[in-house]
Amino acid sequence: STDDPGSAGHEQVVFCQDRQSGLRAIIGIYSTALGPALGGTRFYPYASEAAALADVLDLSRGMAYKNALAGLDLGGGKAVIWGDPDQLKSESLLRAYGRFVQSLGGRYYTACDVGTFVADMDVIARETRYVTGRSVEHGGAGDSSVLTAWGVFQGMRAAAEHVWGTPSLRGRRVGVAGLGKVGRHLTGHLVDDGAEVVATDVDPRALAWARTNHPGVTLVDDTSALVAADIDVYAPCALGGALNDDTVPALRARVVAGAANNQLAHPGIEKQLADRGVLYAPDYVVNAGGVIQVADEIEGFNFDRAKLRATRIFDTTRQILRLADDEGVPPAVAADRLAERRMAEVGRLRAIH
Ligand code: NAI
Ligand code: K
Repeated sequence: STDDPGSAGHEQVVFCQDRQSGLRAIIGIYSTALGPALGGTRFYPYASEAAALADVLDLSRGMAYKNALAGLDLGGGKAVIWGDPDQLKSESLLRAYGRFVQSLGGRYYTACDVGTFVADMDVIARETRYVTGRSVEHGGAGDSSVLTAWGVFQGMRAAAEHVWGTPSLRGRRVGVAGLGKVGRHLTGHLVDDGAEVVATDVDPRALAWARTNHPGVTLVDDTSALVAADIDVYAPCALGGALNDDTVPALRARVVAGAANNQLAHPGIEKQLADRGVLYAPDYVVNAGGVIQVADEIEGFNFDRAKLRATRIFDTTRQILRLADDEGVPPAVAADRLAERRMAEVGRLRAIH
């Protein structure tokens, strides 16, 4: 395509169909400038094929940027399986999908996403080598929330350093919205570092977990109470769109750093955050620990090596926040620029385009 593989559009989009199993999938490869495209498979009941296509185009592009900033030798891709996983998911469907992944000859590696799980990757792996996020028993990295939380913690420390001069979160009040897989591990790291955690979740089991394991955590009723609480850092760890026209004006935190994907509800939100003096550590930068964990499987999973890579999210976040200051742009824009720079510079060397 062009000199800038980071922004030159998608390289390849593959429509897959297997009538017998009911498989309808789309694999989007945005870029292989840095290496094979890696990104999960989302299994979701899209309203239409157009909606599935729009999602896979958007998500595969996002993965290229995430993988570039995670320092991985991997490009960006993503896949969607269109349908209700509860109705459709079967061994034959997953294996049919695995054969399509295999047919791309390693241009695309898949992994888990919404609607797909470690056990599904094990099934897909019976048809293709190009799959990560398998179970530990099958040589996989297992649950990626472990290093996702570790990376979010590192990104938060870098943001804290940028605002307060020290990366330590000792004595800071950190609001964790969502005590799921990532939120729980993150809470552990924060408590270990001496932070005061304020948290919320819609699931009573998650609240019970907090009461049992971290009795020092303050629980509040809902996300709006958390946002309005006297917190220093806000960590969205539930669903997307956490930063919106309702939450941003109410937010009292100086720093936002959390695991949730697509935290910015719409583009103008970045400016609203900046105007309120809130430092936003871009979601796709700080939540890259999960992809770092599963990507490590390609080399034969080594937890310590993967953890070291996730620890570097501290340095990357610091670099992005400094670049944002230097160039007078929001951190999300600085992050995009850095990702595009790496895709263009290293992609040029690989001479793929
Ligand atoms: P999860 O499903 O285990 O946890 C989400 C938690 O949020 C659940 O406990 C749920 O009850 C809670 N929740 C849902 N709606 C809520 C609301 N309105 N208010 C408060 N709590 C609410 O998911 P997980 O794996 O912990 O992921 C959390 C976020 O991080 C998601 O946005 C995910 O896409 C993102 N992420 C996760 C990665 C991973 O490796 N698990 C990697 C990168 C991003
Ligand atoms: K591209």
